Amino acid sequence: AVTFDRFMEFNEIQDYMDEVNAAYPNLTTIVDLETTFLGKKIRGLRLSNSPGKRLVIMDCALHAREWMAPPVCLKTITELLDNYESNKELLDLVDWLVIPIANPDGYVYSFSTDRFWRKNRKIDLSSPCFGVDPNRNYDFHWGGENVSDPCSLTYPGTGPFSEKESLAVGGQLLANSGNIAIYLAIHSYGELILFPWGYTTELPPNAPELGATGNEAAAAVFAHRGMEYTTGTSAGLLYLQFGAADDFAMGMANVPYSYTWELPGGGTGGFNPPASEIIPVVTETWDGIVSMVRKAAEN
Ligand code: 0X9
Ligand code: ZN
Repeated sequence: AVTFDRFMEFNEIQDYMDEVNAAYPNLTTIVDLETTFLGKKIRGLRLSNSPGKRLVIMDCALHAREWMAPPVCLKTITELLDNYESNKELLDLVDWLVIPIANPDGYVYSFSTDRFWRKNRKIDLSSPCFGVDPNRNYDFHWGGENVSDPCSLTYPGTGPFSEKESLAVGGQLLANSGNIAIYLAIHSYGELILFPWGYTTELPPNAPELGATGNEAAAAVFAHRGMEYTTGTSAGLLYLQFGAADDFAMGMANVPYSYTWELPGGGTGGFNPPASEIIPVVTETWDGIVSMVRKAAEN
């Protein structure tokens, strides 16, 4: 079963996906994406109530330590299935591909050994350090920073799509190119709604729509308990970043609405919010996601 009272472990989430798939065979399909360096399956759950619709792609925990993200993916699944009657409209509008744990190796390691692990667990024998940042490994303006520093927290790997975690989601973005209404990368932390680009400070042609839709989602979130998000481009609000998922979705897979959510932080360094925050965060975030998906599906 799913719980929002604590952070669920990788195996529990895999089991929950099987449970859901058994309980709702007509609405769900398990999609095996890639197998990681350590042999774990990266899985998506596809939710659909009829054929012929565009797709929402959402992934969570591409960065291992960002534990608030999987609950948001799980909330999406429970809302769409357990509250099917009241949320049917959302499955009439679009299909959903939800990937609750995009980086299983890193996620498991963040439970077993190092709570603040970010990257995957790829071993490079020529380096003293483990792991590639999968959100620097996408095949769109790859490289640029830390290419020769495997010890960096944002090491982009030996080449574009060298990592299964980026390939898993990137492959789905490409395979469904032209047919994706919106891509949502769920991260933490910072209370930010980010849109492309990250690789340049130039704006994409639809930046006004991306900004307006982001602001509307932020207002839906704010209505709950006053959690204040800022909407803007990654390069504008953060710093230049190369080879990230949201840029790839828009730049290579022609996804018109592409966002990275930085959920609220908490605890040590912002990456360790207490479990008591899960329910408030997923509740407010779900409303923001619904607002975005409705807007994207209209266009
Ligand atoms: O740096 C990242 O990958 C994301 N922030 S995090 O703290 N979760 O690591 C932001 C990615 C935003 N998108 C782009 N830079 N394109
Ligand atoms: Zn992240």
